[in-house]
Amino acid sequence: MRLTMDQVIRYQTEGCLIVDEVLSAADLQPVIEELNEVIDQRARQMLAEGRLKELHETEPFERRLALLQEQCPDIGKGMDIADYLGDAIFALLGHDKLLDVVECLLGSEISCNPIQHVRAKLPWKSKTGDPQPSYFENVPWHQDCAVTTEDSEASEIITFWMPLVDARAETGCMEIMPEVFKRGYMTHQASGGTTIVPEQLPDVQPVLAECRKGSLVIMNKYTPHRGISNVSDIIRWSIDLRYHKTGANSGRSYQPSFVVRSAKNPDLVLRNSSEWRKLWQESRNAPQPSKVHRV
Ligand SMILES: O=C(O)CCC(=O)C(=O)O
Repeated sequence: MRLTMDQVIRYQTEGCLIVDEVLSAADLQPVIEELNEVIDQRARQMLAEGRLKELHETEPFERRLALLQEQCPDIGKGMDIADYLGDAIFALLGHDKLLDVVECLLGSEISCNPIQHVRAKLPWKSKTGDPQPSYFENVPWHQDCAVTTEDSEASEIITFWMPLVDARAETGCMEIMPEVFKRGYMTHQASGGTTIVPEQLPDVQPVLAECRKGSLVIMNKYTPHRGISNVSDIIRWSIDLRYHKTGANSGRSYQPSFVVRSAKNPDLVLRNSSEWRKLWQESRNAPQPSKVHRV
């Protein structure tokens, strides 16, 4: 799918765009199956260690992790893309249907940015008095450039947020402030999760970014957004990826970026998931910077 000129202009003037039906259920199924496998392996290990009593094997993707986490709060920790580095998620990072959309915004020399997450936003049982969800689950108002280093100020870094279930207000979709990106970077604070300092939070009516599974929410790095509470009884699974022009600073130079599309030199495209895992391994073994991003 290519974006229409009207969509490109809307993205450029509003700093955000929702594109429906980019990926089909079949495109996303390998990613879901891979996550099911990761969860299953963890559950079996924790059962063997006596930390879990019930495997909830027959529960669907939208519910199983929540039920397991009720027994063992640790089970969902360390389950991000860079932790499990699976073949199916690697294939998604370079999926042609995504890159065709990226190309409409960045041109044909594209790299995958290392800031990439899979998120399981669990149902928030506020009615039963459970504590607030973590900041990773209920991300507060921020601009994505706040989690990059200053050396990427001139880089165009585009966020692709995509739900693995329908994202509704009830399931905890994103809220976005359109057009606010024109004000540039706002000061952020680290306390309470990386978030815009209260005195700079714009007085703008946010837009609810409701969309169905397979859709894309596209934002630029200065667009303020947040995730709202999941008050449904299913998990709001989502993936957020970022892309930049090859050669631009990624904002995470100590982590691996890699070429996903190149018209000039297609041989540069990384197609081998083992190589990708090796890049992450090498970056973990290298000396880590004292400051990982600007906040
Ligand atoms: O998934 C969410 O609720 C928030 C994601 C987010 O803030 C991001 O992708 O930058």
